[in-house]
Amino acid sequence: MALPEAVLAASRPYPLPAGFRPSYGTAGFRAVADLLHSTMFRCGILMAARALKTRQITGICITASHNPAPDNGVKLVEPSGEMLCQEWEAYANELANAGSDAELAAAVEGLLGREGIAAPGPGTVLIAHDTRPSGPGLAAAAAAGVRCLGLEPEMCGLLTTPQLHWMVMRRNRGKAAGEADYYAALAGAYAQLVAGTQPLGQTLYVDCANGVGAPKLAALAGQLAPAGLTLELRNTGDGVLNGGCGSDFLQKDRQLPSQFEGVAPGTRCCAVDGDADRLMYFTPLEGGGKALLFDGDRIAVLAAMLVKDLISALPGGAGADVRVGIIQTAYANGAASDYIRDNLGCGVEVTPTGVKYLHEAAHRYDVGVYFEANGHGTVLFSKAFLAQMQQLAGESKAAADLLALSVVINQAVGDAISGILMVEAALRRRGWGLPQWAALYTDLPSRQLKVKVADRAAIVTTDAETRVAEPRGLQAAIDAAVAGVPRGRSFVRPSGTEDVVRVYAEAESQEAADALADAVARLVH
Ligand code: NG1
Ligand code: ZN
Repeated sequence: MALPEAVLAASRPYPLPAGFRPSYGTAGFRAVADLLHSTMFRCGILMAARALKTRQITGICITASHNPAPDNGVKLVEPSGEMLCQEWEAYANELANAGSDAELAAAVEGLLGREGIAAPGPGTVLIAHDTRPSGPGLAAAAAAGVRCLGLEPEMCGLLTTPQLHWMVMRRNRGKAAGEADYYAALAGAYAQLVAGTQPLGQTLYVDCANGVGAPKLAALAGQLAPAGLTLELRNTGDGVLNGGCGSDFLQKDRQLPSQFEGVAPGTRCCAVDGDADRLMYFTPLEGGGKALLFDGDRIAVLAAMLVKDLISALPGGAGADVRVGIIQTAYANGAASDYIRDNLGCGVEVTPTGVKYLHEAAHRYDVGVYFEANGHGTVLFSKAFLAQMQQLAGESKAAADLLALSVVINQAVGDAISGILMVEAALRRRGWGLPQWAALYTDLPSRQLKVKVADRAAIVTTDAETRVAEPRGLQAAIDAAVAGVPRGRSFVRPSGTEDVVRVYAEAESQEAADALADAVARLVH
């Protein structure tokens, strides 16, 4: 059967819902789950085409991350394990928006023709999903799409987003890539990083957001205990996914997640999000109800300090011209940016929101540290740097430890499980608890608001989203609102995952940050 006919026949059960116009956003497609079957089917076709084009393995992860349980979405994985290359996002939009089976068949034919893809060929697509009840059905729709192009997908079931990215990366490198291999690699490298150091001596409480992180951390926990790390998991699935818990709730509300009421102030706690690719450390504050946050910016600082410590311990002049960079977005707290600039002696870059931009920038360094303030990020090591460390590893513990760090911290994508192990190792190697980490700098009070507008695309930003280009006059009005506010800073941008405009403000006091955010939100309405 000719390909377009296969598409025509197979797409009949997956019509595009009337009025639905999916758009590939900051991290793929997201919507209420019931709308997404056609989108998943078409993403199946797309990622099969990408596999055929590259003659490698690609991936599809069905998740809406930190968004509410009735939503779902999709993250698309390149053969490298990274996010789908930006040039193919246009194909994703084209296929997802084809109005009829015939239009879809024509769009697929066009894509195959332009990319010179002659199916069938080697390659396959790994498909996984998070704990949302809609996951298996949407995964089946994606699988049907993959089969249209003559490939047989591999159904991986329940995985965290970063686990799927890791598996795709490892499979294409011909390395052991099962779930057990993931746990063994992380636990083994963690044990090496902390060998000879004193355990932190306190259980780490983990808020699993009632998501896929819960079973996966439970599977890993037993392998961490011998190295002196004990996890106690909370919000493991007995409540609503991301409901009153998880890293996003914590970051936005700075309130203690559910099931942490009885945890003593000062206790080391952390929270992941619904697909376990974001990480936030926290501790309950005296007085009840509120949490002190250790956000992505602070995790990035700790990571950079660990990297710099290890590099400075390399033998000879090996560490002299290693280029270490930290990449942030405009959401990075001003106090963190000041601290990095004044104390860490490494490059700082600001990119637009979305890990695809941060990840790309991090690749330009020997060691590139990137975290969004919301806790999504990783540390990337260049191939040349890792090769140099391989050569030195026999004689230098620091080189061997840098290699171990590159195993602990997922090289494909931001990974909350990796992040936990990195933070724990970094604190333990310094003999630090949360107080020393908190004392590095004090966050400027900040406020984030969401504003519903008729057309969020009317706001066009520039300078890594820190300034508004359109509508004209809005930036001048924001500047006027910021003027005179001590340590004031504010910006607005349309969300790439929700139908809202986001407003961010920070200032010397919480009252001033709140007032500035309110004032800027009124300008956007
Ligand atoms: P949008 O909705 O484009 O702001 C949000 C996060 C991003 C990123 C994506 C993907 C903020 C302010 N924005 O994007 O950082 O994590 O979701 O999940 O946190
Ligand atoms: Zn997530």
